[in-house]
Amino acid sequence: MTRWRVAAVDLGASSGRVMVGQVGPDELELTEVHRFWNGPVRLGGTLYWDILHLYRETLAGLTKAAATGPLDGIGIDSWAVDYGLLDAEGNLLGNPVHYRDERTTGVMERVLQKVSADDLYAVTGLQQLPFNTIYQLAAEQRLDQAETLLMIPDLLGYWLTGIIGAEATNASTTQLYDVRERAWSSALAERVGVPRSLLPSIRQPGQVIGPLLAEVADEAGLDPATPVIAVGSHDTASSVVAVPAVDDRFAYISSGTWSLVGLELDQPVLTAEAQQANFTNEGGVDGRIRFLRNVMGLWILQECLREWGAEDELPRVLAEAAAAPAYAVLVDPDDPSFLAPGNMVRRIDEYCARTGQEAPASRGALARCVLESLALAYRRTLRLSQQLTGREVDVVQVIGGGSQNELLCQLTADACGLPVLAGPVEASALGNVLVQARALGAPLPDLTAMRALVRATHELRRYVPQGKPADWDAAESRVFGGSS
Ligand code: LFR
Repeated sequence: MTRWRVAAVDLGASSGRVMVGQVGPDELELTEVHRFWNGPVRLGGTLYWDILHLYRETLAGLTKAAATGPLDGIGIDSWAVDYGLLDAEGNLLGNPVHYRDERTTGVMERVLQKVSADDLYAVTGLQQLPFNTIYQLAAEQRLDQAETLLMIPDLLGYWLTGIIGAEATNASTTQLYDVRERAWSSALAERVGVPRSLLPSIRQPGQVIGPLLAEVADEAGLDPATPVIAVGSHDTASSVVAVPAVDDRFAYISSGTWSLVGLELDQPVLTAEAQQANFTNEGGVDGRIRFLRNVMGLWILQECLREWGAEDELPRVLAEAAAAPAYAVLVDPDDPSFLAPGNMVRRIDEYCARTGQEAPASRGALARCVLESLALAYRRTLRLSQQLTGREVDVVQVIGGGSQNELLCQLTADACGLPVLAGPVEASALGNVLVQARALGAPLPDLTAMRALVRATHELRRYVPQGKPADWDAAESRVFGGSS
């Protein structure tokens, strides 16, 4: 075979899509066959994902994918940290809770009484985020009825195949995974009261999970022999696969609802400095380490657009932002007050009041504030990542939906003082497709080969730093009190 056709199910926090990927010699082509809404549903005071909606839309997308021609494989990736619990019969115990739900408020402190932050970092290498799976499990009401924990892509994979397992890149985001041993940490699970038996055996990206269940294949009009293949099931792991880098002198920003900002390494960095800077060592495809930090990302702007009823007006709002005065209002986008959904404009106003700034007076001014603040956070994070690893970089690769945001890309180049290469947009789906194609026999032996194929088949846009570096130094001291 010299050509492979696979379906990539890529679930993001605000939308899901099913793409058909074609891989061949000098060919890497994606066709979107289905796109659907995803988002939090508040019910009885809790924020959930609508998991059955996601399952139904996944099937609908796969049906459309199969209608375009036979599929050689199916792979699923999604956001991280969230999970479903199965009972002893293999049935789902309630809807998975959304990581932005407030049930984890104050929980971290409780868990840290059982295991110190130092011990946690030494084993898992993970950044402290209030919604890490370990903290969600400490707030979980249904643990005593649960037999199995499945991360979101593993849950959907289970529904498609009947087979359980824990894909490694996503498992690495739970804070229950030993980053050096590359296995669940039984000791840690025991210390925090998570039954080890909940955690299924680890599978690697590229491993075949199994064929489709006959009834699923029948319902969706799919060939039951189609293999479901584990990919880098954490969307960020898949998107880093598709970074079109030439060598290792690059930093990446996987830019979407979140911005994941950092470097790709061969080994974790578990120093006190990395812990202090709250850098994470998440697992990547082919055993790589994603040494990065979560920056709040386009979430803040998405929430403002939602509040203005202007979800479809992003280009207009960005044009207004481009015309708004520079450095007028700056915020730390990672301020915890921006994490939860709702009332985002008010929360920005409150941040301004707290920091002695005049709140942005127009949509354009507010969008400018968010984008400049993001660029500042990128600059700070990229510099820290280099200091913490000794790695120097020549280019910032921006991948994902945010790579289409020209103003943000230019501000990023300006703030970081480095050229930005923007694209591909659908990086997670591409990474998903590439890992499947390799598992099926495509001659893509390593990440270098996969990235070369992305480069050969996708147009990238280059942004060169402009403006005065001193302005960004001043902006950084304003927000963070001193330069990094
Ligand atoms: C991006 C992402 C991030 C993760 C966040 C929450 O989509 O997967 O990597 O920290 O969502 O799961």
